[in-house]
Amino acid sequence: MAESIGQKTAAADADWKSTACILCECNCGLEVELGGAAGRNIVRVRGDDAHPASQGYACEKAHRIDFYQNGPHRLTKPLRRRADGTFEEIDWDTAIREVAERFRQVRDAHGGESIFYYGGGGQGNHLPGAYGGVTRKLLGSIHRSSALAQEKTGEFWVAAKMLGGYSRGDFEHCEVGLFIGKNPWFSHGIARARVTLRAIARDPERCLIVIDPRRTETAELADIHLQVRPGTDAWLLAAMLGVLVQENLVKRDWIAEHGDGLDDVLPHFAEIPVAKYCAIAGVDEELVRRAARRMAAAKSMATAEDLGVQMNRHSTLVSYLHKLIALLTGSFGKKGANYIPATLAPLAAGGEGGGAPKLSPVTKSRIIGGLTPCNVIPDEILTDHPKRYRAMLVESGNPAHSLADSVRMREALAALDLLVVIDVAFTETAKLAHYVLPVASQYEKAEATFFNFEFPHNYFHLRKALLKPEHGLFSEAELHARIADALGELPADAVAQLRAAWQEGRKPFRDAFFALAGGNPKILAIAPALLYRAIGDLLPEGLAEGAGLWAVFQIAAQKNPASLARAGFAGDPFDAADALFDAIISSKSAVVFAVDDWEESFKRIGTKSRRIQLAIPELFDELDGLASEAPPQADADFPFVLSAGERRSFTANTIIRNPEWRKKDAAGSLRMNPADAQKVGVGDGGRVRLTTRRGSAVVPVELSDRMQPGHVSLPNGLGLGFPTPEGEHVTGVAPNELTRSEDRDWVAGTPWHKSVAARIEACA
Ligand SMILES: Nc1nc2c(c(=O)[nH]1)N[C@H]1C(S)=C(S)[C@@H](COP(=O)(O)OP(=O)(O)OC[C@H]3O[C@@H](n4cnc5c(=O)[nH]c(N)nc54)[C@H](O)[C@@H]3O)O[C@H]1N2
Ligand SMILES: Nc1nc2c(c(=O)[nH]1)N[C@H]1C(S)=C(S)[C@@H](COP(=O)(O)OP(=O)(O)OC[C@H]3O[C@@H](n4cnc5c(=O)[nH]c(N)nc54)[C@H](O)[C@@H]3O)O[C@H]1N2
Ligand code: SF4
Ligand SMILES: [Mo]
Repeated sequence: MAESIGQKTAAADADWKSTACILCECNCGLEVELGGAAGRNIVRVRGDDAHPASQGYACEKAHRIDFYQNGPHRLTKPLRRRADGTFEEIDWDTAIREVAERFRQVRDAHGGESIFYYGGGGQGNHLPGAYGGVTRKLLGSIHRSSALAQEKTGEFWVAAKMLGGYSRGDFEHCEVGLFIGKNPWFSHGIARARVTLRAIARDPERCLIVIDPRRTETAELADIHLQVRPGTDAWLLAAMLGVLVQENLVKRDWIAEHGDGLDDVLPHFAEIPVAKYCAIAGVDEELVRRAARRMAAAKSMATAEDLGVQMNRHSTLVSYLHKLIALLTGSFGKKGANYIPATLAPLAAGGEGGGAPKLSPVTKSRIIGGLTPCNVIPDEILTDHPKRYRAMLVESGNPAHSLADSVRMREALAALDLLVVIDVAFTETAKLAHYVLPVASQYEKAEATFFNFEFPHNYFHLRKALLKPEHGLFSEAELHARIADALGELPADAVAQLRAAWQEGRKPFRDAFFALAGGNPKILAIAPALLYRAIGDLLPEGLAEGAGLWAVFQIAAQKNPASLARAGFAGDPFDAADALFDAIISSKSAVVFAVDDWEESFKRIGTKSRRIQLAIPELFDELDGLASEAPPQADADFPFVLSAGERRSFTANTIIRNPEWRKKDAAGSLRMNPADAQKVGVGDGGRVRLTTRRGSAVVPVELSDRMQPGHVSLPNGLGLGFPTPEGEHVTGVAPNELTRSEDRDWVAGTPWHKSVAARIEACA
């Protein structure tokens, strides 16, 4: 009896396949069961207990992931746009030949710098970025961007100056947890978010502090909720720093040991009128003082900011004030505080400079982490400037929908000499393309992300393909290898040499690779495609696209030998890299690649002096200017503040297009305080016309006392087209029909999507 149960369990377990969720940066480990008529549906989903970061956790969104994998939105054939704007299907050989030829023409006529790359990965797939790099380098394309340049670049710039590295918070162990403009209950962004939030909330010794204008699900758990007036966080955080400085709560000894610049910083806060700033921010002064004192008294504090402030007024300054609060209270480099994780491959190259250009060619905007600010992309195209972007390759991104000012973005994309889109679906951006190249989905190829920020144990998960692609589709790895081939740049002899060496063993392979690369710098440029062609099909089934990681690990092992060694990849870094590669391709779930001690964060401080730098003089004028700046005020024509793009239970950027995926709030309501609704003359479920300086839309209203009066909120990820037998159907409002590209931060160019001036009228 026991035996038969055992067998049954083993058989049942064999049906569960290991993969991960692709809907947010947590990439929780999943186990899924395939079924349906052709065995191609993801019919059951559960959290994977074996995943070292998510440990069985998964939120409600993952359970209906089949809506991503299957449906009429999936593209099956390459498309070419005709002169009349309609599309025709073409065969793959024609598609690859023409795309390579047309990019080559643009490069020869205007230089590779006129070819702009956007995307490279979403929430679950970062391997396209690595393989897309091959095409970029072969074309001489040096300008690029991604969604990070409309959210995180201000924080990157600040972090590079203060720490020389990107820091994260250890919320699992913190005494105080601080979230600024972030609602992890729905947006996650930290491992097992709801478990971690509840644990802080339940423990009387710990304290959760949330800064958000809405009474979010996270704020509801908080010990202290600072319900800031939208767009005024700069005053609120400056007031908190005023309290820390004026009440002498700054950790001077700790700073003397680890950092410089305190004397340059203190005068800017010594005289701040705390009461006045709290009044501007609409928060009770005593509560602000209590929060600041609690932070200063804590043995450890973990902090995080997100879109509520990063897509808002003064965003780079707010990122700076946030980091100052963390550093002046000594919340860095110890258990429960902020840390700098080990990286396998950086998502963006930190601050300014590196190998990337410093300024964009037309508007001369600051390039941070190698990324052009998303909000200036239209200005870099819609001009007769000789250095304008003339061609664009978009991969795994949907800029016509996701970037500010969709109207202007469409105009810009339509003005390009060449637009090529690589996607699984016919997106809003694809509609404007000259060529649309479909690829295998994230469950039909090996995939991974470089969202590896955990500490002290850091993880990497290479997911195996669950399904073979249909319709002759293939991955980005294969696509870019074919493009390289069409450009005449994938040397067959090098492929053959590496392939033979791999079959001899790791050491001969490594020797062959470095011998090739040493004699020819072009080999490094095309390394991912070369590796994919040479060894992709020699790796275990379903892992071919992992081939390019071999080079990534070789580089990472040189950078973090001690962290890798503690994770069991010790010895000569080259051998350690090979051992890591082997572990990752043979493991069912994620692999721990780095183990750190808390002190390691100090060693990773990458500033010139290797010490924390507290002063960022470029921001002092803006900071001091708060004293005389008129706070954002309701305008008679546009009396509401609209937050355009709130994360809800069933939103996931534009990854899932089928509206049926959404179990709740299918239409994507505008959330509004009941008192405001009464003034406008609308009831719950009624429809209003929402108008901004950019556009106008009709949307249903959801009454919510979570909203403060004067503040309204629209979900992100709606307004997507979905094919139906009657033609394309669009559900909900696309938020960027209502936003403007000129509303942006002066340092990083990040948009003010969370503070859009709006007018609301009831519809008949
Ligand atoms: N469910 C779901 N989860 C997601 C995603 C998704 O699409 N859906 N997307 C993922 C991605 S790409 C990202 S970047 C993250 C983003 O994650 P979050 O930044 O947490 O998400 P948002 O809901 O956009 O914004 C967070 C909060 O900012 C608040 N806010 C608005 N205005 C202000 C303000 O003036 N000041 C302050 N302090 N707060 C303000 C809003 O009320 C909201 O609660 O989520 C990730 N997770
Ligand atoms: N107004 C407003 N605008 C916002 C936001 C907001 O809060 N308010 N949030 C912003 C944020 S934080 C983000 S991160 C962006 C996200 O916006 P984008 O960076 O544009 O990314 P996604 O919407 O995630 O689009 C991912 C694309 O990848 C495609 N895809 C899925 N799987 C694959 C694959 O395997 N291969 C390829 N090649 N493609 C694939 C999907 O079909 C989709 O078109 O939106 C931003 N836009
Ligand atoms: S959407 Fe939910 S299940 Fe998916 S990765 Fe994020 S937290 Fe995990
Ligand atoms: Mo994002």
